[in-house]
Amino acid sequence: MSSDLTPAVVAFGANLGDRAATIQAAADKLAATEGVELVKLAPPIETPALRPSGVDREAPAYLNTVALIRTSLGPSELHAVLRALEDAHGRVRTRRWGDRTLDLDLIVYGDLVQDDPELTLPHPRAHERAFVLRPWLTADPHAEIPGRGRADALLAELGTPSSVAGSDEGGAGGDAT
Ligand code: PH2
Ligand code: MG
Ligand code: MG
Repeated sequence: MSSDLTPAVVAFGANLGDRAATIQAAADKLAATEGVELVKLAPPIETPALRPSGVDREAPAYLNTVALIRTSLGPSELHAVLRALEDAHGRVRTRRWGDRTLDLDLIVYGDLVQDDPELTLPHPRAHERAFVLRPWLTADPHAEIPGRGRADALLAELGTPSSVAGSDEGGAGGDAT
């Protein structure tokens, strides 16, 4: 591929259905998308569902992972591709942070920082979500969030798994999408 590709990071989450199969199928479709090159898909980790009120251990657990990609698509085009993939996997948009077959979030797009209400970049809550930072660091130990800093330092700031969002517990933050 040519060199005019922008590195980007996509977070995957699923807590309904065959989570692993859904994530793999979505990753395959993303990799097959014109203008998208899949660089790496981290191994999924299981995480308890985070609700607006905190961790909900009664809810089905999530599988979360992160894909590193390179793309010739613009941020809005890429965002539209991700939404279409969510819809193709039966995503129903009901309650905020409700259970979902597939959630695809654009975490970073190059070093772009934008406050556009349609698409805030970097993802406004990625820095406080261990279920994003952990798999991202597995795929890229040097990961950084523009304007926020190194992902390993951000993860360390979240503290112990018993008090914050993470591979084993939830915490502050989240989004409806
Ligand atoms: N995504 C949410 C809300 N809660 N909880 C976990 N464990 N993993 C997620 O990906 C997640 C969540 C909204 O995007
Ligand atoms: Mg989302
Ligand atoms: Mg999300």
